[in-house]
Amino acid sequence: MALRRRELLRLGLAGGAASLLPLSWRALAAEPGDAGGSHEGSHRLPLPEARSGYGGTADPPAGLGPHALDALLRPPPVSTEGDRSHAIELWISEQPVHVAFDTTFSAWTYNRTVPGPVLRARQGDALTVRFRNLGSHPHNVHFHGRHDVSQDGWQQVPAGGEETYRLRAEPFGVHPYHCHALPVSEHVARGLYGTLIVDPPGGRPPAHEFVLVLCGFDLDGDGHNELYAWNGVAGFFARHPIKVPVGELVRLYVLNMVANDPVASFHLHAETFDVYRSGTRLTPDEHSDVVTLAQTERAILEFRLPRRGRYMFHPHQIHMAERGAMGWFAAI
Ligand SMILES: [Cu+2]
Repeated sequence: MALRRRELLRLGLAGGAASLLPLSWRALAAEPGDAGGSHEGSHRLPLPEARSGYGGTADPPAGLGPHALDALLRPPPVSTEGDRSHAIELWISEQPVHVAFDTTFSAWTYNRTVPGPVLRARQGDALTVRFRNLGSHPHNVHFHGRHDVSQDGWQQVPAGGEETYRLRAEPFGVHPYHCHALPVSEHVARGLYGTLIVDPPGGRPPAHEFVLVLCGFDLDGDGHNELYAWNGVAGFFARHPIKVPVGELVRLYVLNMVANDPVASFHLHAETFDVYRSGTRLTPDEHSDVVTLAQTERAILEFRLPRRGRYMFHPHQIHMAERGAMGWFAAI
């Protein structure tokens, strides 16, 4: 939607959009004060009341247990020697998804989740991606990384259509895939993206591995995100900390797939980490406690938590943290 929220308010149309929002986020969307909106380009809705001692405002949907996001959080195992080809099924489902307590989002998904499934291969493996568009709009799937340009995936696949992409997994690293149908901004904002991990020859050292994809959700269609989430569910890792053993190597595959915001980041409290930008080299690019990522930028982060305790993580674009992207590691 091209109109900004303030313009909708002027036109008296905002009530209609706001009425589509679930109760917990309706109050803030209907707020006419439009705090922070005095500067073009920095439009921010007022925050709902903080619901936790550290300032988070979003709870996950009721009934989601601590393992509900395991399929997106824990990458598939490193593929074993032998078969160097992978048959991958990706299909479109246009459907509501639960992104926070009492809050649904009209998503377009790969395989019913936002983000889509985590794929994994070794460098040089052959990927045969069967893509089926079961939605009502044109879609496709485009992989980042290196591949035959004829398999680049930007061509639209009509509703009901099917396409097969043949790629080699390279270079090693962590790469996003996403829909590239027009307008790409909407197809990404609706949730059509996911992660491809490509392991280097010989693999990486053993570690406790996790994938964290930062998502943004424009709940009222005004071109601004009202909610943010790691792996698609706001407040999930605040409610369910990621447990890791004290002193053991932790490896994160972190991707920024947020549309509508120019930049995001990952920040860890109380410990620092090695940063491998895009994961395409085996020596760290930097050592820090924050890594900044523009849209589709990604990094592999490695650290050990030296003593028991809860270590907070969040984007250091604080509005994202306050609106759902807070989380914890629990070193036990
Ligand atoms: Cu699409």
